[in-house]
Amino acid sequence: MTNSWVDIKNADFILVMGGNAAEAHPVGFRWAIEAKKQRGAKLVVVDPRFNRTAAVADHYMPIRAGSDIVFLGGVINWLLANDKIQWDYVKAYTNAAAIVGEGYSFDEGLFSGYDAEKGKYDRASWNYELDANGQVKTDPTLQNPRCVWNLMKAHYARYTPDVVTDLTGTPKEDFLKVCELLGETAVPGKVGTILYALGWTQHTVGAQNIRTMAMIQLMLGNIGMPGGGVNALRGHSNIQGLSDVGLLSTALPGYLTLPNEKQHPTFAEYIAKTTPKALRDNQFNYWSNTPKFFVSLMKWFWGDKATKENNWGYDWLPKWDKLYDILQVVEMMNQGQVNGFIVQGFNPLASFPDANKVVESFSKLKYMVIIDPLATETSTFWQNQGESNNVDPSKIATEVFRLPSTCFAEEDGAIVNSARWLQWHWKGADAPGEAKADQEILGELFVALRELYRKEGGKAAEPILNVAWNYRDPTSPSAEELAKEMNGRALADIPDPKDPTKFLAKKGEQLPGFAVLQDDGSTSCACWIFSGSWTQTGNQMARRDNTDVGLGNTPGWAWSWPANRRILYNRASCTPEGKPWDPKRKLIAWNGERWAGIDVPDFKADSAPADGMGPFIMNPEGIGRLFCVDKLVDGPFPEHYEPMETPLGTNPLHPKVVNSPAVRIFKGDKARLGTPDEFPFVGTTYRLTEHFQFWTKSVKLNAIAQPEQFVEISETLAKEKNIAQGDMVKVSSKRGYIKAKAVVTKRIKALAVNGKTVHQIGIPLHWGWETVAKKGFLTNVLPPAVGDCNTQTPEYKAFLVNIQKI
Ligand SMILES: Nc1nc2c(c(=O)[nH]1)N[C@H]1C(S)=C(S)[C@@H](COP(=O)(O)OP(=O)(O)OC[C@H]3O[C@@H](n4cnc5c(=O)[nH]c(N)nc54)[C@H](O)[C@@H]3O)O[C@H]1N2
Ligand SMILES: Nc1nc2c(c(=O)[nH]1)N[C@H]1C(S)=C(S)[C@@H](COP(=O)(O)OP(=O)(O)OC[C@H]3O[C@@H](n4cnc5c(=O)[nH]c(N)nc54)[C@H](O)[C@@H]3O)O[C@H]1N2
Ligand SMILES: [Mo]
Repeated sequence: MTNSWVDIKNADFILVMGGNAAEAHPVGFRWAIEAKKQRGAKLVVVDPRFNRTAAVADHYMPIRAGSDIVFLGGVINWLLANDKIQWDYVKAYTNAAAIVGEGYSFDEGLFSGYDAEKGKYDRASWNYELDANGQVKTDPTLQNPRCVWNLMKAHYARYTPDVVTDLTGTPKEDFLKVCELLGETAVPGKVGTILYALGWTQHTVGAQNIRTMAMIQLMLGNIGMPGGGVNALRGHSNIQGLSDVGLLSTALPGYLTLPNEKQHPTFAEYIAKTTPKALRDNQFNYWSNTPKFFVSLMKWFWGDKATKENNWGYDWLPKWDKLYDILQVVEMMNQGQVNGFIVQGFNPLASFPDANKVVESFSKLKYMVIIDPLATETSTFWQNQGESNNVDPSKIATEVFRLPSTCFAEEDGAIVNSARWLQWHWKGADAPGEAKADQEILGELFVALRELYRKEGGKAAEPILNVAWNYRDPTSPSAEELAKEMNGRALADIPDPKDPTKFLAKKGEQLPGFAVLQDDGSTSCACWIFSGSWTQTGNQMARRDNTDVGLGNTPGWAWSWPANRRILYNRASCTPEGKPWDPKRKLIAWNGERWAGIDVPDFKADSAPADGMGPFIMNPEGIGRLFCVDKLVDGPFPEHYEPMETPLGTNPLHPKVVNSPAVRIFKGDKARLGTPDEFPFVGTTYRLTEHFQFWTKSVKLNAIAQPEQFVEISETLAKEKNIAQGDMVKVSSKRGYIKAKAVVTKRIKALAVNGKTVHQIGIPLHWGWETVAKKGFLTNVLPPAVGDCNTQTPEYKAFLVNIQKI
């Protein structure tokens, strides 16, 4: 989230699209209700199903799963046509005026630079025109045909209200209603927010769905504003923390890049390529601090062994050759290239797409280690469950080890919520039986492995032998010890550059924040964005002062990264002159000497408005991107591409390019894609409040509340297929089938799309065989193994199925 849960109450307009907040975030969703109650905010839901959020919305409208970019591109076109733009904001804070290089083009569904053989874009032409000093050329009058604003206008001119209705199935008057409500927030005194989650991410165009909305929020001047922003409502209780500490195959903690084998063979090349240069005069460009964050991280990994002479141990870091996302890893298992698989707090058989392929792939492993408090389908993937897992155990040689772990309530620690708050929690009970905390399991494994390397040597032993592992009990690092390392500490006295008689931190002290980090090895910090969370004054995450200092902001409650800042980009809540756009939403302001207010300024605190520095300090140009230079793999402007399995079989916007041309799909998975003649209906999967993923089916109360697997279909489809309420049905895709009870409902409607009737089938995801509820099928035998071009998040939300009564 750019903003916070409580801040949702400051919105005048709330769009829930690509998520079902009332169902999946029932506690945080109260703030949307507060906005309605306290200020009469309007709540709109755009979803394939009339869901529980829709039930309390002012307006609901259906949409065909996988067509959101058409809808949102149509909103952009409408805002432009109706001049609903916050012009002062757009001119000052976005790249509308920037001039794009001559090489950029878009034609019949393809951007410039496409290599059809590789299925990839060369992104060189998606860039600004720079002047002789390497600064972005602009046309503040917005007349130049190659400025971002005019290119954007031309790009979305195709997305007329008629095209929107025709491709999304959303009635035109409903679509226009959303345009009007969003358009009303283009003035400084009105702000709208967007709440989304998987309905947007789980598509081959997932990242671009979100970008389209970010563009709209920039055009409306809603970013940085209380009650505004782009708000990703996250999943597992600590999934935000997982991204923050870099648990992705090409990431390091704090959103630093793991070095790439080809691009970053040396430390010097890594630093040069990952430290951007400012693209505008006098720009702050926060990532210019990359060397400080990186060297401090290396000091955490290798302590005294990381020296200037050995480039802080750079050669010991693994270098990535390709993404090791879940789809890649399963494919490699399937090809027989993986021996062992360690599964910690994860039930991949239930949660990955194309479960039948996953079972086949797991069967080729030599061993699997499961660290989990419960028995999961993954741990018993080799058992025959009749139709729902029809395997022959005598043919599976994979050895499975199960290490029982504790559960969150049985340990201390911090969890990062969607709003970037690190909230400390305390153990409620001891774990039963032989269960151990995750740190203890990993600590014991590490110490034993290091001992083996010490005795026997082995390939690349140095990185393991040199790891700094200075815990009171090396076989069980405590949550406190780890949290302090995340914050970081001084390894030498850090003098204050402004006053040499003073120190920013003394040797051995916890650091006050990331501004103190150094690139000379005198600081150690495991995750720079968490620096400030456990300072000399103690554990900031454990604070519980809920004093409201205005607008619902409680800076004394827990700790929010970065720097306890609650609303990101909050400099943009003020005019270029430093006054709040909306006096009723005063968060920070320029007081003549510095930026101050009820939130921590997201800006250089002493940079006067006259300096003209841009508010988006994480971009080297300092302004928000309507045109996204060379970052995303599938285009600088979002464009509509059909899901990999499309019910239309074509893309009416550009029939030559139906699906996203930048998608990565493995050969075997391509052969497992279905077509609408055989699988005419759109399947979409989702969650229910009564269950959490695949584990609460082991809990009696949840099992009582939602005891049995079902699918939802419209009354029209039910009639067509002669299915009655409560009948058992078989839902199949090219990859497999499930059997479940039919819920026939008015909440799903047939849609008219491109001259066809499109039926959608709703499929909750929570079932399996390790359960105290009624045994069920794994929903994930249905979706295909193909992911978003940028993130590889699987396309769980739009794929083709058929249905029949059994
Ligand atoms: N009770 C409970 N709460 C949970 C979870 C749980 O399992 N149980 N899981 C947690 C996790 S890990 C996560 S990630 C979050 C997920 O939170 P959400 O994303 O809100 O949950 P989903 O139910 O997967 O999907 C949300 C909605 O997206 C809609 N949708 C599907 N396709 C499209 C589309 O193409 N366009 C649009 N506009 N909408 C579409 C679905 O109909 C559904 O209503 O929830 C978290 N909260
Ligand atoms: N079709 C379809 N598939 C989906 C989705 C979808 O919308 N549709 N959503 C996707 C999303 S967003 C997500 S997040 C995934 C979820 O996929 P998973 O993360 O695989 O699912 P969970 O059932 O939440 O598995 C978490 C496991 O962690 C265990 N656990 C709990 N606490 C602890 C602990 O402290 N330590 C350890 N070691 N284990 C613990 C639980 O017992 C449980 O078995 O599913 C994905 N799959
Ligand atoms: Mo999730």
